[in-house]
Amino acid sequence: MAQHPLRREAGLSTLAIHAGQAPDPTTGAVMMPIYQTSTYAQEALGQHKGFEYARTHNATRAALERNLAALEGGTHGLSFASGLAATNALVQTLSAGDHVVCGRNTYGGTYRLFEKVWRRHGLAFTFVDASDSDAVERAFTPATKLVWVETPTNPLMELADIAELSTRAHRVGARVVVDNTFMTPYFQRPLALGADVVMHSVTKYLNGHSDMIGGALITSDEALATELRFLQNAAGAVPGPMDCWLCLRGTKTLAVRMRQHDANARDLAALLEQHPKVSRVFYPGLPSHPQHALACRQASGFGGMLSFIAGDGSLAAGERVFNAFRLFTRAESLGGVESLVCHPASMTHASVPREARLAMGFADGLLRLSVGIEDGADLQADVAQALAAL
Ligand code: P1T
Repeated sequence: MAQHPLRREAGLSTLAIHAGQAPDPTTGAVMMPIYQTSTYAQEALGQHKGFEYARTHNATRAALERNLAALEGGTHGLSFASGLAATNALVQTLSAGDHVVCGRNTYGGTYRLFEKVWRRHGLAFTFVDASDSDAVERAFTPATKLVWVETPTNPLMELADIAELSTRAHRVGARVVVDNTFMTPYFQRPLALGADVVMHSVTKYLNGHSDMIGGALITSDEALATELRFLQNAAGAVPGPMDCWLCLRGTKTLAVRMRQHDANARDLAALLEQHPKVSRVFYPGLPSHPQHALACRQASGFGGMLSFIAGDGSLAAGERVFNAFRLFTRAESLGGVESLVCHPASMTHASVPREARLAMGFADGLLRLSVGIEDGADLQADVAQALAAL
């Protein structure tokens, strides 16, 4: 498949629109066709065009994989049927007895996959506060193969120092995986900071329109990429071509969307921070965020996700505000053009034990906002009227 002749130093907006795609050689179609087929004709025994069966090869999927690899600055991209399927594939590269150090605050589904599925297959997991690089290093054992971090974390917006953790993990021969779902490559490039693998729920900002589920892994580690390509086919958690196409369409506008998400979220974080009914705001763009300096150093923006605690942080207080939103839709997920409000303790993080939640400052009533790209004034008015319900 032809690729666009891009300058090596092409910017991210240009890469988002062109990388991995060129007009279709058969028809000249400017947009990548959706190769909606499960199999491919063979002219004679052993003679084909490099495509045999669509679990193994699909041109729409390959275009998405090249596009995502270019955006993250990696040499290999692999896409999966969901973010968790991507995470699962990476864990499948490990063997019984191997150990993973994981940030204590991750998406609840990641925690559930590690704790409830892979632990019983003989893998060991230690959950630590990954904003403390010393705590991560103290958790290393001779069996540690992976360090898994989200930065910022979902939903507490804590940061891990990617460069520092990568140096320390590499000293003991462990790979570092960064779930870059919240920041996207528009704001943060973990591979350039030393990480070995970037993981995405492409369901979120990369697709950007809340109309598909998908995941991806990007790496420049040849050996790992070969193993992941084997697992993608061997285990078969591949995305369909229509979903790949939707994500490809989404990445074209990543840059303009992220700028607007970021601008709207900064304004809302400032509004929430000075609101008398709000006791805490979690947003790395606020100078009061304990890791604001790191946020400025390792990312070029702060993104569209923020969390806050209203009133005394009780479930009742959170529920009151949650139920009062009008423009923000009450829903799980994030990263679409539309604004969403989520109650993580009962929704996205229901599988995290309450004591573990409370120990990290994740109050029962904490609310998370996925700030969309609507007019900022309308979003601010909605947040203000929702808080007035308290
Ligand atoms: O939902 P899926 O595409 O399988 O991706 C899982 C996932 C992985 N990593 C992060 C940081 C995520 O936020 C998610 C999914 N999160 C939600 C559905 C949510 O509302 O937080």
